[in-house]
This record gives sequence, C-alpha cells and structure tokens, in this order.
Amino acid sequence: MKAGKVLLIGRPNVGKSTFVNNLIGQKVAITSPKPQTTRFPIKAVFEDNRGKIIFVDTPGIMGKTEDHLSENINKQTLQAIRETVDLVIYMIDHTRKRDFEEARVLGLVRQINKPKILVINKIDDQGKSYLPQYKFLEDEFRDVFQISALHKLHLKLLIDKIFEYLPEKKSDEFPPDLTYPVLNIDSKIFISELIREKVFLMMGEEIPYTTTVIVDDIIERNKNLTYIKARILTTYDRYKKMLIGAGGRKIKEIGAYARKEIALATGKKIYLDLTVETDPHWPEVYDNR
Ligand SMILES: Nc1nc2c(ncn2[C@@H]2O[C@H](COP(=O)(O)OP(=O)(O)OP(=O)(O)O)[C@@H](O)[C@H]2O)c(=O)[nH]1
Ligand SMILES: [Mg+2]
Repeated sequence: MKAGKVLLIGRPNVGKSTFVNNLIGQKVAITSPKPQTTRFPIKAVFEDNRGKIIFVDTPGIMGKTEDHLSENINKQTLQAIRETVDLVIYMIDHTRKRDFEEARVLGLVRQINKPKILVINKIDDQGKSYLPQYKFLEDEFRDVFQISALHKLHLKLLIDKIFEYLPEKKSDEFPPDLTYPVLNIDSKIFISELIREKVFLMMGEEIPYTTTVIVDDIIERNKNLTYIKARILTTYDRYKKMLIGAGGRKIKEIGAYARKEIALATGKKIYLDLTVETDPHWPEVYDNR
C-alpha cells in the first residue's frame, strides 16, 4: 500500500479547496468566488485500494499583504510549506493573468525541494485564457495536468500520477484516522467554517474579510435535535448592521442557509442560534488560534 502527504499550493481563488472537496467526494474545505476564503491549512484524506493520500489544502498566497489578517493567512501557508511532504501540487488558473502574485508563489514553489506537479485548473472555462503566459512552466515541471476541479475533469489521471510518486508503506505506518476524512479540525471549527462560507457567499466585497465565526456550544438536545450557538464577529459596527440587515433579514438568511448545510453534513435536525457582534480585536486573537 502507498501513503503520503501532498501539499497543494497556489495563489488565492485558483480552486485548491474545490479540488480537494471534489476529489474526496465531500466538503472538507469551504469555497467561494472571493480570494482568501481558506484561512488555515486543512488536511484531508483520500483513500482507495492503492493507499492513502493526505492532501494539505493551504490558503492562497497573496502577492501583497496590507492588513493583519492577510499577513496571518500568508504566514499559515509559509509554515505549511516547511512541513515534510512527499509531493507538491502547484495549481494555476489560466483565466487569470500572470502577475507579481503568481511570481511570488512560483518563487516559493521553486524553493521546495520535492517532486512537483503543475496543475492548470478551470479548463472548462471558455472565457479569456492566458495559457500562453504559463507555457514556460512546462519546461520546469515534468508532469503537467489540465483539469477542471469543479467539473471533475481529468482528476483520475492526476490521482494515478500522485500515487506513482508516493512511497510504499506498511499499514501500521499509516497515519491514524482522527476525525476522518478531515484530520486537523474538530466539529466546532468545521461548523464555524460552514457559517463563514455563507458570509463569504452572501455578503459584499470587504465584509467577509472583517468577520470570523465562533461556535460556542454544540448540545445534543435529543437523538434528533442538536442545538448550536454561534456568533459572527466583525471588526466594525457598520458591518454588524449590514450583517443583521433590515428587520434581521440578512442574519436569518445566512443562518437558514448554514443550518441546512450543517443538517445535511451531520444527518441531524439543527437549531442554529446565530448572532452578530462587533469585536475590533478578533484578528489579533485569531493569530493565537
Ligand atoms: N470554472 C471553474 N471554476 C472553478 C473551478 N475550480 C474552482 N472554481 C471556482 O473558483 C472559485 C475559487 O475556488 P476555491 O476552491 O475557493 O479556490 P481556492 O484556491 O481554495 O481559494 P483560496 O482558499 O481563497 O486560496 C470558486 O468560485 C470555485 O467555484 C473549475 O475547475 N472551473
Ligand atoms: Mg481554499
């Protein structure tokens, strides 16, 4: 049997988390059309009769970091890069121009002394393509795959190649199953992530970046009903108002959408008690998580 760790790296929004979710066949990492959706590395296991692959999905590396949160997010990825892995997947999005941000990510990838695979994502996208700008990379990477993470195109071929690179392991050397298939997050964090995703999907431009979600309680009221208490924190009062919305409509909408997904993921009926608070200091506290 084979087993090993694969680091997934790329700029924000290229589709890293979509790739991991669709490969594993269930949502382990939240996704959205906004950059820097992922805020900390998520380790998730893919398994078939050949063995186990631990994917490390990382937050997209930003070219410039202008605030505390972005800086912290980049730091998380730089730490993940230093972990021992067996293989690196460098993911690019051909629908976006190559720029200094991409150059920064490539610079980091070049420093990792491990086998590497270049993955060009979003090939289903028929809009403008900047693929010629990325052509030069094909000389640098022995293995190049064009995929659609969203539509699950060519994922099987890529998995075959990943297994080729991974070492043989005896089954007692396999990593332990913790909260399989996600190894490093507990249910409170997982639920807070699902709520945070709805904030990313339902709120305009900068608001998601001023927010975090804290789950305080998960209480099984009875066999069928689970009570969850959670808070959305935002750094500004004016955003608190927008998150609540006129007559509390927005927060109700976010809560309803999140509740549906939590119920689906847990197979239980969920009562979600969701509130909004202003907390200008959450980004600093978040640092120490
Ligand atoms: N058309 C198309 N869109 C995709 C594909 N893969 C991902 N996307 C979209 O790209 C956006 C970003 O996807 P994510 O998976 O959140 O990207 P990410 O690289 O994890 O982003 P960060 O966590 O911010 O670094 C979402 O709107 C996805 O639906 C793809 O293969 N084709
Ligand atoms: Mg992500």
